Amino acid sequence: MPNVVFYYFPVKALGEAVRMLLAYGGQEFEDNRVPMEKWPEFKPSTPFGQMPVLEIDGKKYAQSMAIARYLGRKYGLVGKDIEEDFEIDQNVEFLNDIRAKAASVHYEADVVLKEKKHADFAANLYPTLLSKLDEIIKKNNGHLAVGKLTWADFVFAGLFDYLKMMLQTPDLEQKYPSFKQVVDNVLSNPKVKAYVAKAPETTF
Ligand SMILES: N[C@@H](CCC(=O)N[C@@H](CS)C(=O)NCC(=O)O)C(=O)O
Repeated sequence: MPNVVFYYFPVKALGEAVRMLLAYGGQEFEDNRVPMEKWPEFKPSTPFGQMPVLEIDGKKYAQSMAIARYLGRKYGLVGKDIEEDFEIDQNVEFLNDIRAKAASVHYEADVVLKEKKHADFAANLYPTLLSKLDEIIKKNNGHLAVGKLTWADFVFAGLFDYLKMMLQTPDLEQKYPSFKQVVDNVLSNPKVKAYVAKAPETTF
């Protein structure tokens, strides 16, 4: 077995999909949760000054979506042809657009502007984007794309709590039960379940 170390902050956010994909693939790994105070020292050793970083036998892999796609290919969680792979990529990009919009609010330093922006997006943007996502998932029988379990579902499930927090919608799965279906479809895998049972609990 290769020596695999995964470096990320002690949260799920952009890292959980990779952790769950490694678990799904039966790959043992060191789950190195770098605390904030250690980050300045560790940052220069990463390819882009960011985490997550996956290290396999000393080779460093960066960019969360690229890593998830790579592991998806490794473990057969891909489409049957380039058309299906395109659909997976396309829908993951759409999910990332939603994440980016919510992040632009969540990380806004000006508190007044943050509230204003959230109110605007909650009224005029999120409903359209989330309804579209709901429609996509329903069409794909509880998956993000191509009607079956792919790495895209791991991205969705890994991001879900982070997304809920940034959207300021703790009852997101009540509003869109299809979202819970995607998460459950990933978490019901026995190897993923075993990983989650042992992983440190984090809110997002
Ligand atoms: N596009 C990158 C973004 C990575 C990213 O934004 N990482 C954040 C944590 S979620 C980070 O490393 N922040 C610390 C910093 O930039 O110093 C990816 O998807 O991996």
